[in-house]
Amino acid sequence: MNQLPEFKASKLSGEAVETMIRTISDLAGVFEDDAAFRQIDPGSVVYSVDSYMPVAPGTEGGLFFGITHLMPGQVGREFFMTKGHFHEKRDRAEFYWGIAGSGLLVFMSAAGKAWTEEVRPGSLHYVPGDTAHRLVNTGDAVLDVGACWPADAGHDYGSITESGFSIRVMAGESGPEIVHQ
Ligand code: S6P
Ligand code: ZN
Repeated sequence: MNQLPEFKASKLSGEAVETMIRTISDLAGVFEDDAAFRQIDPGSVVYSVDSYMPVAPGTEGGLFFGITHLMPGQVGREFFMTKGHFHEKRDRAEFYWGIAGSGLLVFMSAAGKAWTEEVRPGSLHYVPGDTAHRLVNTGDAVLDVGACWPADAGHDYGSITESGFSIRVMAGESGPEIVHQ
């Protein structure tokens, strides 16, 4: 029998765990400052996601479990962040929880209304259905965040690629600033 995956000290390990890595070049068009974006080594890792998917993607009633490791950093004044997505099955919800580091979880409704919640070790976040979600690392250490989502949720990156989120999180004089688009 395969060894069961293990979740310990913000790391998910085991042979059934899949790792997805996103470098800065995978995030073209995501950040506002294009000149600053082009100065960063295209191979720089922005985040990785370790996932345990015990059932096939699309399985109704199944669940997936993942940990996102989002590096600290900025493109110009804008903090490193995930691409962000709606779920392909729009009504599918998700739980996030903060494990290490500090940041913001950005939510956006289908109508474009955006809001944030602070992510820190122990924080728990419910992402309702029909709501796009993106993590932003506002600290100077890796932001580790757990997630549990339905196996049939899928990812819709298209609408975000086209129109983005309606807020951006930038470094200001006295901490992170929310900038409305
Ligand atoms: C999956 C869940 C997370 C994200 C991860 C990376 O539904 O929300 O595991 O996939 O944080 O973000 P993104 O937007 O690149 O998929
Ligand atoms: Zn999701």
